[in-house]
Amino acid sequence: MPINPRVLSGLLAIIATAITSAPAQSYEVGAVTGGGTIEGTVVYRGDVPTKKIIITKDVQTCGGTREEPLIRVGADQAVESAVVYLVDVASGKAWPEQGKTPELDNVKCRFEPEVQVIRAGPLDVVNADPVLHNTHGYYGTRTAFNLALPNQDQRIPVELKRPGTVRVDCDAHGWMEGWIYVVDNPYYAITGADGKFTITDVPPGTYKLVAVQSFTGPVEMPVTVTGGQSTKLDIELKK
Ligand SMILES: [Cu+2]
Repeated sequence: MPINPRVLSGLLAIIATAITSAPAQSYEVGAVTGGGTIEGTVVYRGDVPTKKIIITKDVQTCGGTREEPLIRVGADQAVESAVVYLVDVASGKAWPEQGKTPELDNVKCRFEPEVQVIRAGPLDVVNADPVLHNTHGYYGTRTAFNLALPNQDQRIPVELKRPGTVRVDCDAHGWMEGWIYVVDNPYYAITGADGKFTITDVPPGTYKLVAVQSFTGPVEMPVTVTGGQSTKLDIELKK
């Protein structure tokens, strides 16, 4: 029996929607007894390129032209603001207490924080500056939110329901860039200036761990956690 092409394309559209909008495996909070810890350091040993930021407008707020590194590397090649997280975790510890909705602020024409990890859900986009920002977030090439913030202290709530990486830029200031890692479980960390991270109360088992920084991109590795012990990882990011 021939299939009506319009019916077929309709069916394919339904299937495609079902695939792309399927929720990630939902994480269940439960008591973790005899959990382990994953800790380590993220390093990068390659060249550190810089980008020249040419301020073309709003100089009073945005400051002057400058060079900025594409990756922040400190003593002993430690990488600052690398994100480390576990994927496909079925259950485990509670989410950290969230005093208020996480924020992405525009401060002196930079995103503050520049890199953050949030639980899938609400985010407030804020403008601390007395100039227009147009804050535009993307999952890949698809717009996640696109907000004009003409007024100082403006605040607009958005929802980032889907786990994934959201790159943020500003349609008014082309040099602005920020990163939001939306996660579906609380097993994540972000490195400080010493490159170190710690992920606690991990139920014993083997997991896939991802470490990522915007310039190098991600690395993935298996990690096995034993109850009551600390698993040490030295993670090298490579371009
Ligand atoms: Cu801007």
